[in-house]
Amino acid sequence: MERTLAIIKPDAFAAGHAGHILARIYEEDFQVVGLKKLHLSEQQAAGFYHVHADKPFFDDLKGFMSSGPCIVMVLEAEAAIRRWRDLMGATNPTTAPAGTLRNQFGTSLGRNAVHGSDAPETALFEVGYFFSGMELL
Ligand code: RTP
Ligand code: MG
Repeated sequence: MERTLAIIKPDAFAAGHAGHILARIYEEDFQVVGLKKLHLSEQQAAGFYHVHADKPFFDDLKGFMSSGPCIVMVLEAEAAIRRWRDLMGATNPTTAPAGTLRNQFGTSLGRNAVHGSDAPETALFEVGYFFSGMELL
């Protein structure tokens, strides 16, 4: 079994899509082993996305991720990292395939509804960024 860090981003949460996204997560047989609602500070958002600190879109990204509440989750499944990214679809919602969460709920490259870890070492960092061991059941 593998774990990945998933986020229902502020755009999707504000638009009322959290329930629908959680339903998809359960339908696709992920176990939700951790879940919390957070409103990140700019600093917390910047720390989470630190690998993008030198990118031109970083200010927009940290501003957006701290613009309102989000839901952070740890999902567990066989090949959870790849399977969650497949369910999300491509980073840009306009190229995300039909049936993916970003196709359905994303509205632009910078407002793409959901996040998922991209590799095992990233998942380890991201899960630890938001959750302690005793919060993962
Ligand atoms: P995420 O980390 O949020 O799951 O997204 P991702 O792996 O699909 O994409 P990543 O390359 O990690 O980029 C993080 C977020 O930054 C925004 N972005 N903007 N303007 C741009 O060129 C650009 N590129 C990326 C996206 O919102 C992306 O989700
Ligand atoms: Mg990423």
